Amino acid sequence: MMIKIKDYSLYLVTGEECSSPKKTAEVVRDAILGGVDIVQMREKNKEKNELRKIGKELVNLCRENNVTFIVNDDPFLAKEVNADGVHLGQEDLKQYSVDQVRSILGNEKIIGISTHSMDQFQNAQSKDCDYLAFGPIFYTKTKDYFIGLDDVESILKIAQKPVIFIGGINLKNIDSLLERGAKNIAVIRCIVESDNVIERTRVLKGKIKSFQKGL
Ligand code: 3NM
Repeated sequence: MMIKIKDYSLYLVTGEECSSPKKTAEVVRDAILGGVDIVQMREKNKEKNELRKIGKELVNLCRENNVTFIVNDDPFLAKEVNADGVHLGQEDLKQYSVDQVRSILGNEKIIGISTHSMDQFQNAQSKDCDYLAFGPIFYTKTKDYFIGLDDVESILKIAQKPVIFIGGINLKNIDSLLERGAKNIAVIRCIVESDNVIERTRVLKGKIKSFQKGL
């Protein structure tokens, strides 16, 4: 299997819902300067035309800087803006099978799947996807529940694909995940709500890299 997500990646999920009043592109530009590896456009309340516009802007920004760009939910939009891949939630999987999404995007592109339990993780892992997200680990305004740290090590034990942990991760709790073996971390607010996105991204990335063996 081709490795499309490198270990020790910092993954930024963005959307105006959370970044307001800042523009998503501004946040992404600064996060790139701070060393982010992957950016996901997650816009839940925008018209398709607007999404195309933001998507194209972000894809160019990311490509110029060798940052992976992922579109949330919509494989057709991902294809249209030539993103590096799509991220599918459990709800999206009711609409499309992973095989359908693969045939829309082709083998080179990245397919990620959100999982929120051991069962979902195992099920998603058996599909033709490139990474799994697991969460929410901690309290987050985006979800109405959280899992906690208990399953982190068991998930990593059974994982055969890169795992990206998500949900309420911040400067205070990120080490508790990294110490349990987590390699990839995704955040929204810890970056987007920071007064200094460049510096915040740099600090998060530094924490992740400090757990990389041999460094
Ligand atoms: N997905 P923050 S948690 C978009 O568990 C998203 O699948 C989650 O935002 C999942 O870092 C989450 O601000 C929100 O908590 C992440």
